[in-house]
Amino acid sequence: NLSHLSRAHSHGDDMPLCPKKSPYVGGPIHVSFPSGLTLAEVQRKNPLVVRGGRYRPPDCEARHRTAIIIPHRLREHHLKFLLYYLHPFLQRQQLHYGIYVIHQAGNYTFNRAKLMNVGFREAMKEEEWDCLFFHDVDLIPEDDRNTYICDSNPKHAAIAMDKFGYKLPYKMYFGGVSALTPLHYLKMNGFPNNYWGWGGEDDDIGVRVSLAGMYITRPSLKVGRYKMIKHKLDKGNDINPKRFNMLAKTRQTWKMDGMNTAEYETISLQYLPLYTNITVNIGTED
Ligand code: UDH
Ligand code: NGS
Repeated sequence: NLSHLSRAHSHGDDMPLCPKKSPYVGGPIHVSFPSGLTLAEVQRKNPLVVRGGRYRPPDCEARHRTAIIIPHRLREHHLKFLLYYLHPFLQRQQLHYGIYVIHQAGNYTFNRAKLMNVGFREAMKEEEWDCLFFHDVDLIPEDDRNTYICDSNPKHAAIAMDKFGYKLPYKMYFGGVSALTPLHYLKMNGFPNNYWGWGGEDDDIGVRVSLAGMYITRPSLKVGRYKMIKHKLDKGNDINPKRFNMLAKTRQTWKMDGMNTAEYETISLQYLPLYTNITVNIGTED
């Protein structure tokens, strides 16, 4: 008998739909990195976030269900700040959301795009997300109006990053933060699995969008602003010398390499208070 549950938390059919425009959304966000911030503090500030980093608006039925997919290894200090900003930001947008951190096990060369494929498959097993945000751990959105929902076509959200002077570095840039529906994702056979190390995988993904007959949408430069937490190239993520050769072949390879061939082994699945942590063995380059 669930009658003891309050109406506000039962998520029954009786809740009104959330308004099209959330009354809690403001404008620019001032982003700074408070020293001494802890995850316990982030948890305390987000009492309505439940196990696994999930949230639903308490008093209305969300119009959108967004999963955030974060590729990760050894960036806990960045993750803390991202969670600190992202949770309240997504709540102000009245989204039903979940945050997934896809953690690459071992010390072998990092593979950002393959981790995204893992994130897509694992997140879709759990809930019917209608939009996936593929999100670098070091990018903090700086404007509330950058809505974390999908468009009719794949969206590149990180259009204006501080490190590029709040401009696109080049027209086809698709790095940092992007948003695709499950349909978009499957139509382009997901992301490539064979970009080991730094660079090029985001360009490959951008090319896949057009090879699959879609195009890139973007928010305005005013709204798609991000602050990057400064850092150097990580250990275990050396620049990939093969990236240009691989990029030249995307047209021949995209249907044979992607979501349909993503193999990995899940080592652990933890529902932590602020996010779902999925640790995977994604293998090595063959
Ligand atoms: N990531 C990790 N751990 C790593 C490597 C990458 O978590 O060891 C994730 C993280 O989400 C990061 C994303 O992958 O935000 C992209 O990697 P990156 O931040 O290293 O790439 P970015 O291009 O910065 O943002 C690289 C800085 C130096 C580039 C110099 C090459 N000219
Ligand atoms: C391009 C890379 C992208 C990268 C972008 C920005 O040259 O992967 O620079 O890099 N493409 C290739 O190497 C083929 S950044 O300034 O963030 O270091 O995202």
